Amino acid sequence: MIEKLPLLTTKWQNSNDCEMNPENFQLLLRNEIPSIRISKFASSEECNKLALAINKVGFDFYENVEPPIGKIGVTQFEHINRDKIEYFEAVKKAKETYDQVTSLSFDPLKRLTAILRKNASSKVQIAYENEVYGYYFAGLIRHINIALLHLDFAPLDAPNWEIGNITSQLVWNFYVKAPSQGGVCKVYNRQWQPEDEKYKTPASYGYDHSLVATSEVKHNIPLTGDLVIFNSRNFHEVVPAIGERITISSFIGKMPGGDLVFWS
Ligand SMILES: O=C(O)CCC(=O)C(=O)O
Ligand SMILES: [Fe+2]
Repeated sequence: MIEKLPLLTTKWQNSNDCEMNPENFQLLLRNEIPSIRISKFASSEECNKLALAINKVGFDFYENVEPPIGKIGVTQFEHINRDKIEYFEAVKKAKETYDQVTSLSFDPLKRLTAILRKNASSKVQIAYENEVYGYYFAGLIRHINIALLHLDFAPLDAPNWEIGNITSQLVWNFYVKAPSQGGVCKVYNRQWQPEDEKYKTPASYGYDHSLVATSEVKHNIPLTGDLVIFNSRNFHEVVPAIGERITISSFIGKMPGGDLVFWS
């Protein structure tokens, strides 16, 4: 039902980092502001402890993703063209590793859930597929020093999955370790529409930059301890970073009834 979703691309009301409050959260879902930043979401001590725990576990790398992106956890995106059962079978192990890492510091997903319950909706939970498959995984840990121009939107990426029913999609990135230079996440005020698929680079997840040549753009600066939320149906990219850039993230989808769901 992609075609029926409204395309919300008007000029952003504000080009700054917006704070988290109920009004801004609704504006972000409607793509009327570029992003919400929760400054000092975590202390530097909490971030250091997480970084140590993450390095102990070590990163896996995505298959067929160039330039490489390291990850700990499992993504739905990698399972688009595979059997769903493989994804849901990997969830348990991914959650165990997430719990192992966060138990040495704090649980960002839990902290954010409490913030969203106050500011967005009382119904916030991990996305659920059905009685056979159970819950999704949320809380992907990434070593991501560059990302090509792309978008994340479940009606496109997961049409036959429960999350494919969401009506808007956000993503949160918590910066566990900011790079020493660069690594800005550029978000363009350009919501994906079906015709944009012709701009996709063959055999890659990237899209051609001509799509966003005239679009408004927001620079999200990675700062250790901060958490940034943006509308992931907008095209976005991570420009090259020097030094380790470690994040924890997941999507936040709005279901047709208004509930918010997390998955990675
Ligand atoms: O690392 C970031 O700042 C954003 C990465 C990204 O593409 C996403 O979270 O959807
Ligand atoms: Fe993305």
